[in-house]
Amino acid sequence: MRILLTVAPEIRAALFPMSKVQLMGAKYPPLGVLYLAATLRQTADHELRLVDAWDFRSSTREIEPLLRSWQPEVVGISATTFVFGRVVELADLAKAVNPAVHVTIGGYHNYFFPAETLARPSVDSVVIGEGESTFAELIDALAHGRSLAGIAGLGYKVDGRRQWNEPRAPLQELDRLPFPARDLLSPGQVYTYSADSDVKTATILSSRGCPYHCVFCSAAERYYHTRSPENVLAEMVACRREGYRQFNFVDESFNLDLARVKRLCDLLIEEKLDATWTFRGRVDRFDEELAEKLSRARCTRINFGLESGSDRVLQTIPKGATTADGRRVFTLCRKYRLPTVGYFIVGLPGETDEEVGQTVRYAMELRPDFAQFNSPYLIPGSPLYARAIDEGVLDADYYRAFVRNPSGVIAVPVYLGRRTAAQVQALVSGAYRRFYLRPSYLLARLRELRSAREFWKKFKIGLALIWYVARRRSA
Ligand code: B12
Ligand code: SF4
Repeated sequence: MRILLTVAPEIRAALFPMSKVQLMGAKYPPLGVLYLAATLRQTADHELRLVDAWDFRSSTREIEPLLRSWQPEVVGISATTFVFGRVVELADLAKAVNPAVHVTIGGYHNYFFPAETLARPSVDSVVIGEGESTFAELIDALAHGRSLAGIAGLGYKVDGRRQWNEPRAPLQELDRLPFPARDLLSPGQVYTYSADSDVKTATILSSRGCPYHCVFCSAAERYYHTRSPENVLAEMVACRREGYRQFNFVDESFNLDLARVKRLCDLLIEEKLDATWTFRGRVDRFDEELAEKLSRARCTRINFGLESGSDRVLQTIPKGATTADGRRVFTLCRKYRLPTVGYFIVGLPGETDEEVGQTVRYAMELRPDFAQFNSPYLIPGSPLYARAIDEGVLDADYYRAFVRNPSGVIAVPVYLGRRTAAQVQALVSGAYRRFYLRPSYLLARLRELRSAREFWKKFKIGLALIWYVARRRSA
């Protein structure tokens, strides 16, 4: 069969304002569909194409010439809720070009809104949860003209009526998955980790799910499952041969299992892999031995979710980590010269202005290389989103209303509590000003610059940051 996989375009349009600054010039490969493609290749010989719509500038219609010339029999679209209007536009377009095409939708969005997605006239099926096995079974059934009944994790239509199969259990052995089919990425696309790097970067996943319940987060997979360090190393070595020189681990919480991460570091040190890497981690799962190994294994950035400088607030969200953990870990990171990014949230439920001040002082004390201060964004599936609806902070089920009547891209709302939007914005921009506009901070960053090129890249980010702060101030 001819199968076209694509991700919804306009990812950037749906980003939080500061993520836009952070991601200036950066671009991540869409790992979910690359896993689907690799799994499919293992079982059958289909023609596969991938369109990463991240770069679509004009409209979803940029995909139309390919739909017409190649005539795919299946179109699989990866969806997030924020760009669901664009997902539907793509699905409608695929059906308009060829009414016989099977349109299937997968992605994080389906954890929360599978029924609304399948209700769209141009959608034939939805895949809920991890998609590798479900998608492979779906394609096999379509290729052989079999019924779709019995394919776990699938919702589909029979004569326009919606049918739901049993849920799909999480994959048990992630090591058995093939490595993502990165060869499908267009050779012309340059994927890089961040605005200050132009090194060919691979996104990579060493674990799935997260057992924590942070109030602002929507990690839908509570079941935490991991790959072995040996299997992860093998993928990194294979990527290195394809020219990747940096790895961006996109695990929800990379360092939950300390022994596993230490073993991966040992393997990387032994392998002397000529590549750097970065991950998103927690401060309560970190010790000196790990810091030392990370440094030797060429880990060049750790993104820590610190959230607040108040232990009272940390308990209420509930982060499961303390400010003492943060202080201990940042001392270790400085000792072993591990670059860090600290993620903070200001304006959390019940948080006082004094506690917001504590967060900013905490950020300055920890001295991460970069800090990101977000408002409490309301993400579908997060406990905070449900709470905002209960408290009447949001008028109605904001996202459900959007996915029932989707159009384009939806803005991510903010939990305001007793504050106004202007007050929350003032807290955020105040935090940025206090953190970034310190002579000691600016001097430290200037000292690190290695080339004129790096200077210009960082200068542009700096300008974007100043513009963001100034705009918020006048908003
Ligand atoms: C990398 C990433 C990004 C990148 C995306 C770039 C890219 N090309 O991948 C960037 C930085 C741009 C980004 C932006 C945002 N992100 Co993001 N991101 C992630 C992250 C860390 C990894 C995604 C990933 O690769 N996962 C690994 C793959 C294997 O999983 P997967 O994509 O879910 O795919 C599986 C299934 O979903 C399914 N599947 C997926 N696609 C398809 C398609 C078909 C046809 C089928 C059948 C199945 C299928 O099968 C796959 C294999 O099992 C996740 C957290 C996570 N660990 O998943 C958050 C996450 C997806 N992001 C999230 C959020 C909130 C955002 C932002 C709003 C945040 C912001 N800072 O502004 C924006 C929104 C942008 C948008 N338009 O949607 C939330 C989504 C919450 C929600 N309820 O939808 C997550 C879950 C983080 C979290 N825990 O809250 N993100
Ligand atoms: S914020 Fe991190 S630790 Fe908390 S639930 Fe989400 S992924 Fe897990």
